[in-house]
Amino acid sequence: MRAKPGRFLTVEGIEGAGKSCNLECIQQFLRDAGHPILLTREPGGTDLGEEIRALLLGHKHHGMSVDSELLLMFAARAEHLAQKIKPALERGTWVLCDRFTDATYAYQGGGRGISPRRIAALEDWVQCGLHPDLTILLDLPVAQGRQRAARRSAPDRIERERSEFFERVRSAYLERARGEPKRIRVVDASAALPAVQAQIRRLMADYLAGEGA
Ligand code: T5A
Repeated sequence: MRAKPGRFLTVEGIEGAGKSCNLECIQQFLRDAGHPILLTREPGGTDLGEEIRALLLGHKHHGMSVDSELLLMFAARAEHLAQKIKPALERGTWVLCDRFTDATYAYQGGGRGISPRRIAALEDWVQCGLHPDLTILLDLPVAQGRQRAARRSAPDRIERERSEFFERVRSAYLERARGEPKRIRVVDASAALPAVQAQIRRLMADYLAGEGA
């Protein structure tokens, strides 16, 4: 008998929203509910994807064109889907991914100004209809996120953008959430960590109940 396919869950948000901290909590929640989990990230998740990540976030290619940035994001994603995400879902593992294509719409679309139609063309090509089942969007004001991120590490190539860039990224995320309210659940990430995690646990419990999982 074939295993019941896993679910594909993603976590999104601007810099410093708390994705890394909260992924741990989501992973634990799903394990406690008895689901096998693959925790992964974008850009990255495979050997090739991690090399592409280094090109994208390092400072060597500072003036990279926006189209190159977009295409590299999707090159890493194609590899990630083929090598890790699709095989895991097919064997019944739940995939928990730190960022996915919503980030492309937010950063390369909202931030860089690439038309959503172009992004959608690549999305159709690379994903062949595979989309996340649930996305948690950690939302908070840009200034607060940047402050938190600055405390954690030196800025990478994208983090060096100005605040206006991240305001556009945040708006694009929120617009996507308004367009797909069932899939994209917005969490107020400006609160203290225990309050954020309580929101996430409630949301996950609702999701699992709705899925009968
Ligand atoms: N990208 C990615 C694109 O442009 N297009 C794409 O298609 C994709 C997939 C990836 C970069 O690539 C871009 C987006 C990104 O610029 P990344 O490592 O995934 O980079 O993302 P970052 O946003 O850089 O990750 P960060 O580590 O900055 O943010 P997190 O993970 O959201 O934040 P986290 O958990 O590390 O927390 C930051 C700090 O805040 C504290 C934490 O302890 C930590 O010190 N914190 C809180 N403090 C108080 N209260 C809370 N509630 C807190 N939550 C966290």
